[in-house]
Amino acid sequence: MSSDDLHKRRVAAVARGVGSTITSYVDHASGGTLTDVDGREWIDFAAGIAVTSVGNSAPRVVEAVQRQVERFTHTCFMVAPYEAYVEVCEQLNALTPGDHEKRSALFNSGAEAVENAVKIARKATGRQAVVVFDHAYHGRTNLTMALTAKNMPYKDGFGPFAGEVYRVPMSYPFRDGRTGADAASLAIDIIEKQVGADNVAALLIEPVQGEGGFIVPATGFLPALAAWAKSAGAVFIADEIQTGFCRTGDWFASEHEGVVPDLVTTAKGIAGGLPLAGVTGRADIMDAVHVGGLGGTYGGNPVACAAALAAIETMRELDLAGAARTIGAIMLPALRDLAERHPVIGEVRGRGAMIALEIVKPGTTEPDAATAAAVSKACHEAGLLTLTCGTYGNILRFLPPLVMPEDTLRTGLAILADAFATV
Ligand code: PLZ
Repeated sequence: MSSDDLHKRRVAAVARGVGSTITSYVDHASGGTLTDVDGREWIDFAAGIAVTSVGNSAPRVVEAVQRQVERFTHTCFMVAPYEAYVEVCEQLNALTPGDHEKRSALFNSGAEAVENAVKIARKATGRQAVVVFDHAYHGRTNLTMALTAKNMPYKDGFGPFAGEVYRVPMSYPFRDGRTGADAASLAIDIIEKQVGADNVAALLIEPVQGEGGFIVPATGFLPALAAWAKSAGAVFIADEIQTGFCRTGDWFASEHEGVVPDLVTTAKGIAGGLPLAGVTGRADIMDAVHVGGLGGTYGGNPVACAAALAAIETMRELDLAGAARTIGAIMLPALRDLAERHPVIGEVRGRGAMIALEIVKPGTTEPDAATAAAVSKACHEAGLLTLTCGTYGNILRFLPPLVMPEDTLRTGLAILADAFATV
């Protein structure tokens, strides 16, 4: 059945509120391309929003999933436990920053991990306030909508939202021109004056913001916030759902500046495309929760855990953190060169394989979402799957699978360059 026919069925069957970037329907996918049901091949600069870092249907993941599906599909870890859940927790405890004693708990989605991190921080501190940042994205459930900054499309008309959430300015070098230290003291001053240090249960931040615009904070911002949280007795939570598992060239983006979060939330890249999420952190904080206080029917499903163990092994064996750095080293100079020729590119930024272009009216910082959308559309027409994001909708972002072959990556960049030439 063709994409056109499938699209007609979809419109009649699928709720309108669930959107899609493209109207082509996928037949199969691999380490760097998707093939649609019409037989057209797409170069994948999306990786399902930073999920298929090890590629689609990565060989180790497929094998591990097949083996697990044959043994058992579900028992519920809260009912009858199994080794794979324990082993994923061991891996998370070992891989996340810091060599302190850690514990982990597993969930299904990123939003669920963030919700649970907040629950844990509140229980451990006996406090309620959660501090989040401008441009933050943490999910679409009720609490995480409150934590997410952008109204459209995530929150509009969906309130009332959860309380005790306070938003402070993010370090956004392209727009605020502040040093990391200055941006941090601005945020800290607002927290102290408007929330009160003693009321803060958690300070929650994406070390590189994802949906909000691939915003890389100025050097020093994250360490200063982490130090403040420590002195205030608040839990510093790094939301590494988009940045984690090698995406930015380290196992976790917090490592770049040596930040050791109290809690880390993970999802997306962890399991090669199967739904799995985690909260990992200091044993004393994690174990402040009473027995039975954390859980869910499917959290840490055995098939998803088997996939995660295979994905982690793949990342280790293929050195996908190194691969992400190589992707960045290829993309950044090519994109800077493109920016020289196209003044609508206000900034090229990102780390590893999490790279973006901020599109503006030439010579200004005024966001130009229409041009970003037009470039993205031209890419789609030429078979390159790109995504936009950002509070102002003017960011073109690139999240290739970390296993993408170099020639595919370069072909994708050439398509992007052509797309800029046509708008
Ligand atoms: N935290 C940092 O990036 C998910 C959202 C796509 P879930 N980002 C993609 C969309 O429009 O819904 C994300 C994230 C960060 C939390 C989440 C939420 O993860 O697995 O989508 O719930």
